[in-house]
Amino acid sequence: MTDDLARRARRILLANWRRGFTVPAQGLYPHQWSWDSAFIALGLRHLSAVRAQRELESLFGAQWADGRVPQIVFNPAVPADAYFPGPDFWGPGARHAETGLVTSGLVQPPVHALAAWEVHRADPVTSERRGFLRRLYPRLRRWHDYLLDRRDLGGSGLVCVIHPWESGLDNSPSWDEPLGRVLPVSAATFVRRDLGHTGAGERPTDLDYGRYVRLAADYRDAGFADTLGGAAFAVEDPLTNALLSAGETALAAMAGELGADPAPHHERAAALTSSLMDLLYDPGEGLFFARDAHTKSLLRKRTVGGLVPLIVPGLPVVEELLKTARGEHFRLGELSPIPSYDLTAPDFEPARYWRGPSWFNTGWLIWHGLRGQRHAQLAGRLRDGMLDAIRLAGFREYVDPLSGTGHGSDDFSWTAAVAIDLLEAPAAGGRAA
Ligand code: 2M8
Repeated sequence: MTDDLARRARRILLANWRRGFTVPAQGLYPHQWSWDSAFIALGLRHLSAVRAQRELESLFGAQWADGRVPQIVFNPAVPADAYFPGPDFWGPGARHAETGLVTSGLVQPPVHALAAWEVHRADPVTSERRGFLRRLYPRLRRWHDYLLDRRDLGGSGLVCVIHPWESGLDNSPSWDEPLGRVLPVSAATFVRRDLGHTGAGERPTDLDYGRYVRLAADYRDAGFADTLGGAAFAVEDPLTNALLSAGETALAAMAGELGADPAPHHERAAALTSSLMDLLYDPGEGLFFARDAHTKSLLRKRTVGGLVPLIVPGLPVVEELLKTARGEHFRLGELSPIPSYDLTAPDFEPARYWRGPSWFNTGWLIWHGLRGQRHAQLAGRLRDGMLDAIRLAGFREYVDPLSGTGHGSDDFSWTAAVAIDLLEAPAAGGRAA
């Protein structure tokens, strides 16, 4: 890994490290975020096995008694008002009994089992010496149990996200319809810290924020109880459920390694995949859509989340999904990184957060899926395209898929981590990294 890009990426991860975990970006995101840490660990494993393991261990150190792994673990060394909503918002109900750390009560997509397995495989000797897998495996199981037992709000076999922040694709157009039914809190009652770091045109609107705050406050005030009646927003999301299915396959591999029974994990993976196919796949479109758990109707917006099931081993519709991905809506293989939203949609916005720009974590998921599905050439093209995009724009949070212009935060940790991982992987057509 001699590339200058690798050196710059490594420097970013070092600068964003905070004694046991990595912040997504200085300024805008000064705490530990759940799915960010999983992507960051995937990059860190090439620099230091111990550091990659600690990244995941520190996150799971904040796991709740009910098994949930929180969206954010607040860094006590940072002022409480550095990020909104901060530790004061979440309050005593979200204080971890053993560590005293305050966390958010929400969750994020379950990419952790996949990351933990790759981190272990990068250096099995260090992993064994530190008891990494042995300690993390039961925690990962409890995390998945929480999702499957407590978050199947619609009783369909699929997990619901109950807040756009839980989807990771915060202001995705998929959420517009169900979010529209949520009464917004007045923007005059809170102070958005994000706008002090990034332009308003690159972030969610005040109206969206008012609704986010309402949903989070209602969940907190209900004692973080998970019921369909209590969740004004409840959506079965293909990205979350595909990651959970792929994560169960990773848990099966871990179980095999640890002398435990892998069969229950394979069964769960198969059940999730069949529910995904039955309930969220639209054969006419060749794409997965999210489903509103209240109305039981599909939210027909073409987003990158609908392609993420490519990471599910044995998915029966890989070719159909690839046809859609390569078509006019996403132009995979032609444009560098893959856009977060349908390029042809009238409300496509190339610079606003999850409403159009390309992100490198979802790009990584698609790339990883393509490799697993034995589409090495297309995977190689996506890899080269993502690296070119980073060379052009720098390690930005997201980029305009058409012009390549960078947006959001700079020196963004998962962009750096993904770059390191891609540089370590074999290139398309044998091109050297
Ligand atoms: C963004 O979300 C946070 C809330 O979680 C925010 O906008 O303040 C999203 O891009 C999310 O996917 C990501 O994990 C987080 C930190 O990078 O930022």
